[in-house]
Amino acid sequence: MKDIGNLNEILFITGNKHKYSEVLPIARSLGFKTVMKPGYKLEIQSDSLEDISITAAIEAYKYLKKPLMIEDAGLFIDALNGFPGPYSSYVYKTIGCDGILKLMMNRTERYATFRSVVTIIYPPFIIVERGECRGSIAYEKRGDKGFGFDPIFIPLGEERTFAEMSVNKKNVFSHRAKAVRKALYKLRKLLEALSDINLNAP
Ligand code: ITT
Repeated sequence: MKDIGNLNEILFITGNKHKYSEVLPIARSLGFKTVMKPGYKLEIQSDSLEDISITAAIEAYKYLKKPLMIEDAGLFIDALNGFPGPYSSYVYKTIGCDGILKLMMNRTERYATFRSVVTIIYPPFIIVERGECRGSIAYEKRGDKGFGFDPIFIPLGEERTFAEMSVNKKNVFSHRAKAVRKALYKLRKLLEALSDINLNAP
């Protein structure tokens, strides 16, 4: 990996320490130092994770004026026409995993997708990347790791729920890991190009 010197620090705007612990090893492996920054994620109401993620990043940047990354995610359940989707945070706080299991009672169609949209603002660059993880809704809660809907989500090809996996194992499958990896990889390439240009400037 080329040296990008002190260009590698980036704030991760989230109040969720589990998200941070998932992002940390990915960022480290790509040569970035991430610092968790709670309290700056303004969430608009929208049907689109992209809108929520991009708007939140712009608003946070207006205050902080430092390179930052923000992520918005949701669980889209096929049999419920994509519910709770962009409203996952509210639905988790109100009816939780038990409420979703009730809505899914007697349903044999159990497919669902976790989606994530990451926005990085690192002037002059703005990067938006998406990640998805296809899987199914379990019949009961299993595991005590992770957060949110992890105890009821089984990624395709696995038997364990996300809540039964280590962070590293969840990162093999997860929507967030895919989006973060793509976004930080792209940023790294752009920063390398930028330092090449600066080094070779007359
Ligand atoms: P920040 O907004 O502070 O980043 P949050 O937990 O509110 O943290 P989101 O709005 O992106 O994050 O996520 C919406 C909800 O979707 C979240 O509260 C969980 O209930 C659920 N969710 C998202 N990603 C998840 C994951 O990897 N595992 C389990 N549940 C997840």
